[in-house]
Order: sequence, then C-alpha cells, then structure tokens
Amino acid sequence: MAKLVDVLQRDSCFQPGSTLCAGCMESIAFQNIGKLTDNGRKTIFALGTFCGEVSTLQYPNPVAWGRGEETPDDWTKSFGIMHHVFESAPSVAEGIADTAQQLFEIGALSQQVQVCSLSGDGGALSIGLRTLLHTIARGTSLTIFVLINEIFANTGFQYSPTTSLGSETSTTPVSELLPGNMTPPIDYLGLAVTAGAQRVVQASPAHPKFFNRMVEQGLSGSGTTIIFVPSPCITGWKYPDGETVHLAQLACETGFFPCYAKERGRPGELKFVELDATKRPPIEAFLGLQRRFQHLVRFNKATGTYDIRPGQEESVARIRDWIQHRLEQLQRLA
Ligand SMILES: Cc1ncc(C[n+]2csc(CCOP(=O)(O)OP(=O)(O)O)c2C)c(N)n1
Ligand code: SF4
Repeated sequence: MAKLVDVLQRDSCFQPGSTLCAGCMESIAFQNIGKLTDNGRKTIFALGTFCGEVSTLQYPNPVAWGRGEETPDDWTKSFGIMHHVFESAPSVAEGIADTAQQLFEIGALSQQVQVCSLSGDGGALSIGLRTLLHTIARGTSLTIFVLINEIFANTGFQYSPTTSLGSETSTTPVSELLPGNMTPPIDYLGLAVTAGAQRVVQASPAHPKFFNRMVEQGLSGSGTTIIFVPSPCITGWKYPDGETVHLAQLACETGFFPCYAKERGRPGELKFVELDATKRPPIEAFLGLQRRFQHLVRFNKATGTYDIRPGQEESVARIRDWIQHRLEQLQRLA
C-alpha cells in the first residue's frame, strides 16, 4: 500500500471548479479518489445522477474532472467518464469493466483498466437497489462507491432509504404532530454482504489512512468491492461551516456510520468505534450539531453540552437502540 504522504502528492483527476457546496464531503472524497486512481492504470468512471455529477459535469464541459487542457501523453493519465441515468452507475460500470476485459484479452488494449462507479444513496439504494445487487452478484472486478448523505440532496433534500431515525427532511417534516423520519435506515452493508461482494466497506476520508487502504485494495483486488462513503451534507444536514470532517468522525465514533471492512468468507471488522455504548461519545454530540435534529436536542449553555429536549427521550432512545443493534449485527456478520 502506498504511504499517505505519497498519495497526497499525486496528481488528482478531480480539480477545483465544481459547484458542490463549500464543505461538501463528496468533494473531499473525490479529491482522494482522484489521487488514489493516479496509480499507473487508466481509470474509467461511471457516474449516476447525484450532487457529485450535476455539480461536476455541466454539459458540454466537465467542470471539475480533468488534468488541464492538454490530452496527456501518458495513456494511464487519461481517464474516461460516462454519465448514464440516475440509478444505473454500478451496472454501467459493470458493462464497461466487462468490455474492457474482453478488449484486453484479445489484445486490443495493452493494459487492464480500473473501473469505478460513483453515485448517491438515493440512486444506488432506492431506485437502483435491484440492479446494484445483481451487479454485485455477478462479481465483475470493479469498485463501486456509494456516497451516503441520507437524502436525495440535489432534487430538494427528500427522504432516502438511508435517512436516520428522527431526521427532518423535506418529505419527513417535523411539527407538533409530525416527528420526522420514523423508518429505520436500510441495512445496506448487510445487503451487499448477502449479495456476495468480495469486499464490503464503509469508510470516510475523515479517517484517511483507512479510507486510502480500502480504496487501494478495491482497485488492486479482483471481484466487486463496494465502498459506502458517509458524506455529511452541509446544506441538507444544516451544520456550521468547518464541521464536515469533525462530523464525519463523530458519525463513526458514535456508531451512526461505523467504519467497517469485510472480505468475503471472513468476519467483518468494525473500526474507530466501541461496541460498548458507555465508551462511545453520546449521540447527542452528533445530533446537536445539525439543525435537522434540533427538535430532539438543544444546546445547554450552562454545561456546554447538547441535551435531549423534554418529551423527546423516547425518540432519542430509539436511535440509541438502533445504533447498538446494528453494531452488534455487523460484529456478528460472517
Ligand atoms: C428515473 C429518474 N427519477 C428521478 C430522477 C430525478 N433525480 C435525479 S438525481 C435524484 C436524487 C439523487 O439522490 P441521491 O442519489 O441520493 O444523490 P444526491 O443528490 O443526494 O447526491 C433524482 C430524484 C431522475 N433523474 N431519473
Ligand atoms: S447539497 Fe449536500 S451533498 Fe449536495 S453538494 Fe451540497 S453539501 Fe454536497
């Protein structure tokens, strides 16, 4: 595995110029993926329709993907992008990977290419879930990234199957009568394991060494690697500037989005999170930073902590129970 310091010095095919919100985790993830794929192999990306696409490819220009004006002399430095429909990035990537492999085997390509799919949780886990699972089951060698921001962000912050319990979204509003989202998030890690992925990972650039190691393993390994990237969304989650990486770390440490890695046939491993709830930071610390949960917790000026609002104890307990249940489930997944 390359050293973090060496990866940081590489050329990234994701450049400044996108219209992603300032402080969007997707931008940080793409900069890292852009550097990690600068490894001497040609890369082809398949993009679904999501913030990471509409804010980086604006027809006729790819506004952030590229390495300057000139076509590079080095074939491995050039890369391809295919934007297809909203829900199809993993299946399109599978088609590209199969075709490239055939071309390599008949000698039409001098090297094997690496293929990555990039899409949002709405695209991959709601409308695209069926095709995602079939793509995983077929086992083509490719790396699927799913950016988890818990909402359909670019179309107006609607509920998605990964939305946290209690969260306010534009379609799960909060009022005296309405409690925000009542549906527990879909178990996407368990589904990917069951579908037979070679590697199932949840990793955030907020833990850069782990993130980089997981991406490198995906790019160099055979079979399908799926990497879920928890992506704090500053506009949809409504948190203060400068908190993106801190929030991503808290998301892991409090158990909302544990870092996780599982190779097929081996037990999975939880990272940077304690299974014992008493050793984890309180979930109020994660909830309190975001206005989408302001009906559940409030800042206590006297103690400097976030406290549960009177009457919301049951809702917060439900979130706590869900987190504990899911961590134990992941620990057991074999
Ligand atoms: C078949 C179809 N239905 C709906 C849309 C509109 N649409 C485009 S992107 C999107 C939501 C994307 O959500 P997600 O994948 O979570 O990405 P995010 O915007 O959060 O980054 C929707 C509903 C579409 N393009 N095609
Ligand atoms: S709306 Fe959210 S996910 Fe979309 S670009 Fe802004 S911060 Fe990123």
